[in-house]
Amino acid sequence: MRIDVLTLFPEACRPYFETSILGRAVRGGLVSIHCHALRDYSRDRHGRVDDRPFGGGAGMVLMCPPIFEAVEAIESQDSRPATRVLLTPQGRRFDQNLASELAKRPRLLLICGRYEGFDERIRLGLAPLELSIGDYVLSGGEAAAMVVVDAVVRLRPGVLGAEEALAEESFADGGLEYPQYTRPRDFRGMTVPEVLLSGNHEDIRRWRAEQARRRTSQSRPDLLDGRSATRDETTKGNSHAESTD
Ligand code: 6GU
Repeated sequence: MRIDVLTLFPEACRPYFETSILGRAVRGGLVSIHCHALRDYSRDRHGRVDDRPFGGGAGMVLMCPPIFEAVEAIESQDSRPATRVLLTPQGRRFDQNLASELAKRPRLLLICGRYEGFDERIRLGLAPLELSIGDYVLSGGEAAAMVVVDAVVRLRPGVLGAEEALAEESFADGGLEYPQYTRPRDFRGMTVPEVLLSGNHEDIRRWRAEQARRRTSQSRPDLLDGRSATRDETTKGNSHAESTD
């Protein structure tokens, strides 16, 4: 898989793509990630890529020529068709399902905005998938691009080790994770639940499933809404209808 990121701040993005699991995937040749400076495609000697909005109003608007020329130049560097993604608070909300879809594509081109917005003809002419990572405003799309790249790349075959991939599966059913503990058994009077020390794997599995359900119900009831009736939380801690995933 190849990922290109078009941004005013490539130096802010690169270190993230060199770190931890992403960095390991890049070094292992499982994905290539290229950060491109939008200013390199500016038409004037000042490197300007934005201008004032027609009709007046506050702020600046990213203009068409640098973006179109960058997209064309970057896409011509590789014959695989690129899925164009525009990071914008006005986009569709990015989630795990969308990450899975994007992880199947051979090539992604992420376009990060800054300033008050994009010239509308960028949307019309490039027909990108418009993505937002949540209902809040960031100063630019870079942090969102890092989020999307991270969530997508970890789903590519071979990126996670066997252990990490197993842990991922328990989250992939749409609920939250169960609580985890490691040494020491007693930390400042806070002890590890007995069941985890019991060695009874069936009891542990049941306890974790119940904890995960309870957490999801308390913190993210919206995640339960779309799920089957057998998964609905009842406030009682009974152990009915455990799933077999
Ligand atoms: Cl993708 N961009 C910006 N600027 N703000 C955001 C966002 C994206 N997603 C949530 N807030």
